[in-house]
Amino acid sequence: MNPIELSQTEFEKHFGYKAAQTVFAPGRVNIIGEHTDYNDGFVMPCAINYGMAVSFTKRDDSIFRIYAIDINETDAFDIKKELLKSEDKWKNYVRGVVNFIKARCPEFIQGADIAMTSDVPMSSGLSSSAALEISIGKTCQVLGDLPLSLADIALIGQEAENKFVGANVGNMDQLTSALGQKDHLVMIDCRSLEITPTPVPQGYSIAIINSNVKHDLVTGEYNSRRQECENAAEFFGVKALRDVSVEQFEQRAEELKQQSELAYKRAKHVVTENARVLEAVKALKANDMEKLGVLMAQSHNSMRDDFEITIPEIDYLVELAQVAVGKKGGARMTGGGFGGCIVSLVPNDKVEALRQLVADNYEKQTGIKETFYVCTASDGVHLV
Ligand code: GAF
Repeated sequence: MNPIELSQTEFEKHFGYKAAQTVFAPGRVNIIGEHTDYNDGFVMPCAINYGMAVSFTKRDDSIFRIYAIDINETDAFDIKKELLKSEDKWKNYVRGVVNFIKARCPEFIQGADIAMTSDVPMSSGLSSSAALEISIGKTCQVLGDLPLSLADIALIGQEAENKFVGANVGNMDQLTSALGQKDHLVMIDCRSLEITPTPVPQGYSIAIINSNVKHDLVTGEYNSRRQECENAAEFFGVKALRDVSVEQFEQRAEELKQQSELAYKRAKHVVTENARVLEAVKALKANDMEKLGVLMAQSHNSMRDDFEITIPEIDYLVELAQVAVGKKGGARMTGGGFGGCIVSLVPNDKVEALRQLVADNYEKQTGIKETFYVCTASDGVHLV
């Protein structure tokens, strides 16, 4: 059963009556532009056809009753009262979003019964968290008929994750879950929030391979990378590394390296990655899939050698995918890092060869079984 049907069926079983409405918010996969969002830079993800479905009905009071179907847990709170952080992490995503919606729209006092379920694998770099935040944000917007744009909902989701959950993430995942476009990759300028949609290249599929090695963004590594980028921006005297061109970086690279090898490596990744995203837009426009493949490979190597966020299992998957895909198309790690997934833009007629090559080798080499998905670029959050 797909998540939309499941949320509706389970809503009825749990609350004893039918849900009035359902919202679906997608996860995302990032094609290129990693760890650039919180540096005010460029990213090029797409929303995917996996996500969080939330079925809901208005209540006559201001109580939220939430049923998390996948873990069979519930939460309940009165949105007129102060929302407190919970010991249970999942509850903080929901409470955090409601909290910051209330801060923005104090008139919001509409309670609801809610049942939710997701088919985005958790902690795998496909933004299960953003799908949850954006689905709850949209649900609140519909419930209260609130004057919030999709970008507003995205930024509220990010604020909830930063301040309620405690993960200092950027805005890419929430913006993509809110504003993704069917059949398109969306290049986002994470400073101006301008979006440039680019069609998924004709004849190509988006394959995602989950290494099934779990990461956890909150555990230090992500936040420390962010801090190291801020240190590097300070060295250059700019607001964010977005403001440093490749040429400017090269001019002062030695000096930075002397001061801090770590800041040098982190900045090198971010500055060159931003440039690669802009190059990728050009390559896609020119239908130059060979160039795109080179950019994806460079992006992966930069994450491995300079940003140091890949792990051997992920590097191995990328090597296998690069062999199967050949020169036209590419593969790289996607998402926050330290496990999770790789993404590949692969010619349609090579998808099966890719699946087979990975099935024949990955488990043998690592002792872990991968999961293989072919996904489609999808619309952002919507009522279904
Ligand atoms: C995670 C974060 F949530 C994003 O904001 C982004 O920084 C990404 O890692 C790395 O590109 O998904």
